[in-house]
Amino acid sequence: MPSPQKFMTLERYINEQEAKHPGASGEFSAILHDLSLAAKLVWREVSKAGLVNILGAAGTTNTSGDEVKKLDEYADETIYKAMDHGGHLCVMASEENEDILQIPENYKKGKYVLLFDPLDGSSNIDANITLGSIFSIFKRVSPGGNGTIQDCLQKGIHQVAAGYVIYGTSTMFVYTTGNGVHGFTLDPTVGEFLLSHENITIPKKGKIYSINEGNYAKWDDGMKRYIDFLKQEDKATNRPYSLRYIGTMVGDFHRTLLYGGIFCYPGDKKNPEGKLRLMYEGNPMSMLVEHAGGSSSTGFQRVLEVQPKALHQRVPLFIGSEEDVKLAEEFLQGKR
Ligand code: P6P
Repeated sequence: MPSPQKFMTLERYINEQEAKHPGASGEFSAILHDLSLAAKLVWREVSKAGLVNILGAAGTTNTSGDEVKKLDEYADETIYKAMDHGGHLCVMASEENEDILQIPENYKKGKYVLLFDPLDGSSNIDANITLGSIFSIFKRVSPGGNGTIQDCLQKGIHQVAAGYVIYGTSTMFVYTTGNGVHGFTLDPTVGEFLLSHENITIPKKGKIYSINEGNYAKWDDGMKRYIDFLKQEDKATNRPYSLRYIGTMVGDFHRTLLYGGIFCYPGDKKNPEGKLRLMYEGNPMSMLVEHAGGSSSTGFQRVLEVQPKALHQRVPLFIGSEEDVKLAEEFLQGKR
């Protein structure tokens, strides 16, 4: 892990970025501060996941009589409770909840909207594999009071911030507000996220493709030809690619962001829209990759241009290095 370029905490970085925008109200910074607290609270439980059997399996009560929650439920409640009283949000939405989440009656409603996947990859918990939390922030479009579904169903191009927390060999907070993509690594000994990856830039082309090849039989012809092409031996264009697949989107995306290449979750005959969710997986990762110099496509259009129709709608995703995404689109559109 790169050592911190300068001892800059996430909090100080956010404040310094805010200071560069004299008109800033500080609301935005407060939201990011609250999200970093939520990240530490989730990290504290995720880092003990392997001890659940000792501390009590989810759905039971632990030695002090407290109910032991499933980690994804815990993460969902923790993020909601960390964010519901700051007065900066008018509504939230979570992968874990069918409907939008209102701000409690007695709390001030703000001008921002938060959508989040509280614990991405939770099926990997028992195998001690990388997990993540993903967030997407919009400005409200409704006039005031409680936020609405319309505040949530905005095109990804209107996001004002996006990011994720990756609970891996180390825990990182990676975000963008449109001025570059920056990564902060948690130093658990002091409980601070320290700047470790300033201005992350994705290579224009990579050598890694990331996809669940178990779905090969279900793909359409263009998708199969694309993956077959990447696996051909071709010295001239530096092929074959290597296949890497963690099965947690945050982990596969983070590696793609740093090393280059492409992460794909295509649609197929059975699920034409694929598996990943637009509002709190596709959109935030697409904002991040574009601000790091990469691309994100459904195979036919820019993900950030997709007009959402439902909170949990899925989206086919081809995300990563600009040249790799372009090549995938050429195969999917029958141009190769
Ligand atoms: P599959 C995790 O369950 C998840 O939602 C994403 O994090 C991940 O990229 C994808 O599903 C993995 O899906 O079908 O390959 O197991």
